[in-house]
Amino acid sequence: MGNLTAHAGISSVWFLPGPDSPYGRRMSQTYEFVVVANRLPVAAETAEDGTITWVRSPGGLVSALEPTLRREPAVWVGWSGRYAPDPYSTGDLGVELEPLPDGVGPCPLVEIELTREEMEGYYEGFSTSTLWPLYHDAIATPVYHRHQWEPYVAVNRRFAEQVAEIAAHGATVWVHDHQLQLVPGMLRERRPDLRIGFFLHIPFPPVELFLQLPWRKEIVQGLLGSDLIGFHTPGGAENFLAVTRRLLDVETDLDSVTVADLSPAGGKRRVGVGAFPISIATGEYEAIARTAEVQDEAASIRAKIGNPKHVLLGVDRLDYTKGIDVRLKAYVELLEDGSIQPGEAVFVQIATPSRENVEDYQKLRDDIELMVGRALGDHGVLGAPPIQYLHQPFTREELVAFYAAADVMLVTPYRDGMNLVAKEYVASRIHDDGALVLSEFTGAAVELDGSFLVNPYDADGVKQAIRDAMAADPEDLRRRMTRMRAQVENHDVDAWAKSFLDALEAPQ
Ligand code: GDG
Repeated sequence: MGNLTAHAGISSVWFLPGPDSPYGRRMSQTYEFVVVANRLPVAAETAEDGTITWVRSPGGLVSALEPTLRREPAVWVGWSGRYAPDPYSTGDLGVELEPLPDGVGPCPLVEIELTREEMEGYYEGFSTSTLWPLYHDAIATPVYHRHQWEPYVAVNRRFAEQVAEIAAHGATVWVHDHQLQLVPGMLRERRPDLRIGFFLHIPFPPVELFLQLPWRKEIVQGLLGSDLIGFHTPGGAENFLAVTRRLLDVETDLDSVTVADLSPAGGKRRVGVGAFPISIATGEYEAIARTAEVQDEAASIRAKIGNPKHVLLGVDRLDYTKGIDVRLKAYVELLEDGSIQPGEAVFVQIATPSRENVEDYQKLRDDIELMVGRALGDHGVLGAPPIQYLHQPFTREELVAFYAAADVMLVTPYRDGMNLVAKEYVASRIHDDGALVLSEFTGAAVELDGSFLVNPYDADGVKQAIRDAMAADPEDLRRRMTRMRAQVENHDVDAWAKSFLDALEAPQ
């Protein structure tokens, strides 16, 4: 591993393809463009017999960055989904992870090795049990544990050290999401020559909530190591600027913060702050939806559930922010009050398994499954259940077939940075039909003018929006869907990445 083993705790697995590969690199090679995220774009799936298969990582980040990676040569730094052996707990010194196999992933990959214990503190602990609920309006109660903050700092430092090692002089580094908010500051200390961008994929909370965080100053200072900090919405950027004004003695204006430059040059440094709403690979979703296979599969899905008049659909990671309970409750009440007649509608909820080691997520699964079970018991009809619940992952083509099969898409989060599912539904509606019921508290609501907007806390409002969506005149739906489709066609993920990277490269 050459000079890399000199850094305790960092073990990098290089992508070592054949001589003709555009991704080939030597150990000493450095990169002009470095993507840094908690997860690599591929993930290890370990079978019971210990064999590992490499699959595409789930979630929006990989889909969001793939088009950019195809255009710009890059390296991706992150965790692989497998645990590093922990010599302290196993007593097994000298055991090393096998290198990542050649050719997995859309670009060269550098693995940050993390032990089970480190992931518990840094990811399941501080990132998922403190930052995630706090940044989503404290829907679940955030916990503030010092023993989880410490591994968060240590793991962020390890990422920063690794990036400092492989970034070329003056390289562009793009750091992603709440798990890595200290990386920009730690990286700037080591490498003031770099151009550092940070993008937050989840909401940034209002001042009153953020101030609960015992390490609030450290987080803000970490982020301010960036040259540009991006949020999904203007509201997120405003919240960040307000927090910065409140906590630090720095100048802010509408789209920047001016901080002291800690490099030898000294003076001041401008940190750009702005809204860069993420999107999807719209053309790819449309192309998939246009295939005969997907249209046939959509018809087959409808047939399998009894060809009801209305198919309603929810697609989410099983997460308490997504408001799966909101739409279930509304749907059940519509069955109860006779707004939906027996056999008239089927609600299909796809809930992709997520964060299954975290207690809040285990409880959520129990709660949702209790609600589904009860609703089926109370309102089930032999051979024609009004709800279909699928706690399993699907391929992208299968998901598009569900989108194509659904008359009404229900997206009802209590809070969501953007929500790509809403945009994917719109992109998949190639016949300009279908209705989108969308929570006001998603980033997507800022853009998708044409949806049936709901306040997820207003149960009657949600019920009414579902009634309106089911009863809407087809011409009204066509006008709404056409507007929304134009939006996602004109603002796809490529445009998102380009606008962020252009702003990052622009002279400050
Ligand atoms: C975070 C923020 C922000 C879901 N199930 C399957 C599957 N998915 C895909 C969807 C979509 C993605 O996962 C989920 O993206 P969302 O945006 O809806 O939600 P988060 O995962 O919470 O994403 C969010 C996003 O980051 C990007 O910045 O929009 O606000 O919370 O693409 O299609 N994909 C496949 N099988 C599944 O079963 N293939």
